[in-house]
Amino acid sequence: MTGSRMIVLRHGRSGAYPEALVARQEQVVRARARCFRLAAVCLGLLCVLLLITNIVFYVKYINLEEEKNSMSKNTFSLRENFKVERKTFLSYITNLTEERDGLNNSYQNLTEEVDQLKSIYKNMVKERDELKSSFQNLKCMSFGSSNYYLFNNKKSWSEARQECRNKGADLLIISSKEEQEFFKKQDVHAWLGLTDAEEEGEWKWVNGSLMTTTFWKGGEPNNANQGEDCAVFTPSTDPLNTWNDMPCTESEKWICELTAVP
Ligand code: MAN
Ligand code: CA
Repeated sequence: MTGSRMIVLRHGRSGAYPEALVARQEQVVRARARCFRLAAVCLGLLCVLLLITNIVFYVKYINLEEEKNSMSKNTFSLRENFKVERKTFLSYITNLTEERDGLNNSYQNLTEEVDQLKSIYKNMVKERDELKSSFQNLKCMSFGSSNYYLFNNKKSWSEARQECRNKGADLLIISSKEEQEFFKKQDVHAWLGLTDAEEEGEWKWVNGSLMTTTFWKGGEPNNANQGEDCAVFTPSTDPLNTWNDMPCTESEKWICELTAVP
């Protein structure tokens, strides 16, 4: 028990110093009231603090909510933009792929064209060289109403004939003793326009006429190895016996004859 309470009880019981007791009690009541006021003030302050805190949090919450909404909107618009851009890029890629395929095709076509041109060029060079060599080796002669061209390069009978036909002429046809002697003097070894390829033993000139005057070498035509269907003019000591039959696939020089149109 505190000292002051012991004094109140002691004096109360005995009835001594009542004013002091009252004063004391009033003092206690005032002190209690101060305490209560202080507590009320503290409580009020706490409430104010709590209110301020609530307001601050509420404002923060509102801001965050707004921020969240704006971010959601941004995210949505970004997603939409991304979708549009993705679509654009996909169509871009498709176009580029088509363009690339087109270019690949063009490249392939061009490559083929280049190859064709190369081969044409190669053939033309070959043809030019052949023409050059034919021209350089070409010997021109004239007898009667005919012009003759002796080619010094060698070809099969058919190829040689084609060469003559390309120039509007044909392989040499000997139709007289004089013509035979003329060529004997040239000392040539060349294809004649004479063949029995259609019917063995039936010798025909390239103009379709049957052979009448003949200047075969002795023992010819012998169709050696059953494979000689084309006639060749050969150098021989005997001017009227100079022809031989040979395989048409052999390579020989040839003479083209161009008969003047009457
Ligand atoms: C020899 C003869 C000819 C024949 C040739 C073939 O010269 O038998 O009749 O045409 O060989 O190379
Ligand atoms: Ca022969």
